[in-house]
Amino acid sequence: MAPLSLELGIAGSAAPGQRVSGDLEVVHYYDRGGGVLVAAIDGIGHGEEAAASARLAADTILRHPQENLAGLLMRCHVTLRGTRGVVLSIASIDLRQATLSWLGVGNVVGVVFHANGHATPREELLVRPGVLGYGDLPALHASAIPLRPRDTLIFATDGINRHFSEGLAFGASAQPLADHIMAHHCQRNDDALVVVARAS
Ligand SMILES: [Mn+2]
Repeated sequence: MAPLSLELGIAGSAAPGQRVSGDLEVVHYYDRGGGVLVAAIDGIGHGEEAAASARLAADTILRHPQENLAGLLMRCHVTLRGTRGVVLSIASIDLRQATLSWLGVGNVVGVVFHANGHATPREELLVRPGVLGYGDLPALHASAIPLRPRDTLIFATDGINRHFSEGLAFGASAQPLADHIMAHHCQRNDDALVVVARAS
């Protein structure tokens, strides 16, 4: 089987009155293109302070792309001590093996929509409670699912209404899909971020 490739769509907006968003996406290919990390990070609070926390988490992830996801989130937890912390959900996609493993701490929604013919058309990431950088974390274990051509991964921070996926039309490609979700489901009271990754 040929390796998967990913088509990406990203849409974001800062909370009203804020110059910068505290939400930040990560898309990072590693292992000579054999793997890709996709994450949505929500820095606690707003503005520059939240953006700085989110950047710190992103930098930590980018420095250790091949580490297992639980270890990666523990690194973020340690690095972010002393900040107000972040919540995030992250997926590591093995494009050659066609598998996706994912893990989330906090409330960033993660959903995979399988293309037609799959027994479970929609799988939601079971996020763990907590804040990276603050307090204690529960035990973290990534879970893995197969990824096939036309399957679509979506991460959305809590600036997006969590029912965003109801009635979503998957005919659109990744960027129009991200734009559609932002246009129709942004709560407009918080930073908002949607990351769409569609396999082909
Ligand atoms: Mn938020």
